[in-house]
Amino acid sequence: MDFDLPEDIRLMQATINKFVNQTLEPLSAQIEEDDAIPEDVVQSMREMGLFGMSVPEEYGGLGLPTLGECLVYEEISRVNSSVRMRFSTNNGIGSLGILYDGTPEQRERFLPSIASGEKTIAFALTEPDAGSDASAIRTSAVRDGDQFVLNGRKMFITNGAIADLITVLAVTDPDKGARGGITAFVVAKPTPGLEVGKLEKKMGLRGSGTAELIFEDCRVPVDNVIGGEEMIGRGFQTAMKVLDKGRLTLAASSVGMARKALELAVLYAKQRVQFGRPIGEFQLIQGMLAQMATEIYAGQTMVYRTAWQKDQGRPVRKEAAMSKLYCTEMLGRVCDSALQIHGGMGYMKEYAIERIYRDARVTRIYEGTSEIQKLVIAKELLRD
Ligand code: COS
Repeated sequence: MDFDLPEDIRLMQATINKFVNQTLEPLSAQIEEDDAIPEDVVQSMREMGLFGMSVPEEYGGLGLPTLGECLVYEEISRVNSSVRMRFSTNNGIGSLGILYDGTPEQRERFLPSIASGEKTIAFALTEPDAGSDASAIRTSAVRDGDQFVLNGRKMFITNGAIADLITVLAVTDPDKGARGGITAFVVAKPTPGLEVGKLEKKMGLRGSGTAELIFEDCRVPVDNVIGGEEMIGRGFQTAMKVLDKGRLTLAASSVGMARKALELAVLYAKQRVQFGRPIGEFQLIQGMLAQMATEIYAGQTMVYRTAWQKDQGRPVRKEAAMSKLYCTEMLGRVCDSALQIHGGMGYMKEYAIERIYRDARVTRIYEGTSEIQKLVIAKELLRD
């Protein structure tokens, strides 16, 4: 076993570290205040290739292995998870369907502008009545010649309002459901019949937009069915494969956020004096710090190991679900302890832990709740 990172990944990590410390860290409070990421920061991320980390070099991306991508997510999320979400749909849930199952022509057509960040791509699966039960989606796609006509509503769509392209899951055969009845499309914006609906006001992740998308007789060419004619009805499988990877990268981000919470807790424990001593000298505080550090180490190791396994071309459905489950639950515990160590100050907006605590909460919900991860893990165990 070799636990040293390859040279090129270490270089990438160092570059990202510099960007994070010099550019992002000082801006984090402003992003929170303005609920927006400054455009020059987005442009810097484009120039660094962050929008195309997972896109192969032949389409203009960096072609990073999953391990490299996870490390980037971990470092960026250490300071601001909203910033990660700005480019993660281009690398993950938005683009992966095209990369995995798209035709060569579709890859040529869509991936270069996704990789450069010129275009933002979102992923639209969730609906008001279909969250965990993803195969219960009702957005319909009815064929009319060489077009499909889409009708329905999608909700909680990350980058939905700003997206130029959207990977949309819709029902093409209601009788077949997840097995042959759901199709994945790429829908461009603007397309008549596609409107951005409500913009959500969230508990956290300020700076990352979450929108409703409304399809009313929205006509999409058959050419935009991911994978072409032969993939009509096979979109659910595409979506599930995409989520397998999304869950792993989200686990990596959770490790980054947890590391930051621990760093803040250690700093505070050294500075805060009570009963005549820094509180870090008290064993109850030390116990919390030790527990946090141990759990972060466990989560980080799971992520790296699963990423390595994926880079070997081996299946990771179970391990990605385990990583997502463990790392996001671990993040919840770590943030709670970090806030506890901060005492009353941790509840105040001037301390970064207050934001991280709020930002962390959704990780146990989106891209599949903890409960769904357990179902996926158990299903794999019983199948094995
Ligand atoms: N990769 C590829 N194919 C997969 C798959 C995966 N990870 N998971 C399931 N499939 C396939 C199955 O193999 C099956 O197809 P076949 O019969 O052709 O083999 C089909 O998809 C249906 O699978 P299943 O019966 O497991 O579907 P369910 O309706 O029971 O749903 C869960 C399974 C609950 C796991 C799924 O609905 C899910 O992941 N829900 C959460 C959705 C989510 O994460 N939402 C977050 C918002 S999106 S950012």
